[in-house]
Amino acid sequence: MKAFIFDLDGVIVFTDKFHYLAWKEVADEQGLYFDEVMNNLLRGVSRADSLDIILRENHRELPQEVKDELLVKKQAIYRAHLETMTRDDVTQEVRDTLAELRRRGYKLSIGSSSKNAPFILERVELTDAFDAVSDGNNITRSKPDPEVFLKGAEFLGVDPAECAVVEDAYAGIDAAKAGGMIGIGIGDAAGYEKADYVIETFSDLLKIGTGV
Ligand code: B16
Ligand code: MG
Repeated sequence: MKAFIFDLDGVIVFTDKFHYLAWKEVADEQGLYFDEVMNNLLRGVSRADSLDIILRENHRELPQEVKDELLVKKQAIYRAHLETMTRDDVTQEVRDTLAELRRRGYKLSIGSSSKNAPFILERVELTDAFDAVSDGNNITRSKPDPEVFLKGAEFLGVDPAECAVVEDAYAGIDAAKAGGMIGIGIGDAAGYEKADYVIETFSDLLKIGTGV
């Protein structure tokens, strides 16, 4: 294994609460039902696909122009929440583990569906911790398609078979496996049988491959 590719939301930072607040506001305005359980279905899914899931769950259809407006509104609300993030929104455990993996010679990339990934990394002062960022801005297909991770491997110049993906979403583990990569589940995805490894806490990554 030569590289790690990290999902962002749910692995490095916890922006799902902001996604929830933004979608909730948009859904309430439209008279659509939305709760924390439905928010879970949106993990790792692109913004446009997330709206389609909310509409599907509500058995509602909307014209594309209205959907486009709702996507702009959701992004504005979400972005305002992201503005409040600081360095303290990333734990010391995450910072130390990333630094140690780098010290051990691994290449590190982000592999996130989010178009806001560069902004989030900037807010939490973590941009320099990674050798590459593959995100929602450089892909056309959302997880479980492996595109975002394959691009990450390409940016790092590492063969996909030598990359491990760290993911909190089932769709993310499926994407890693579809790309021929090792899938490491954390959080929600720690309960997913398709994950090659599961970790309880981020620093457990330092034990993988050491036989501990
Ligand atoms: P944006 P990840 C994903 O991030 C989120 O889990 C998902 O809920 C969100 O819809 C998606 O990013 C797109 O985000 O609206 O910022 O482009 O888990 O892939 O890092
Ligand atoms: Mg995630």
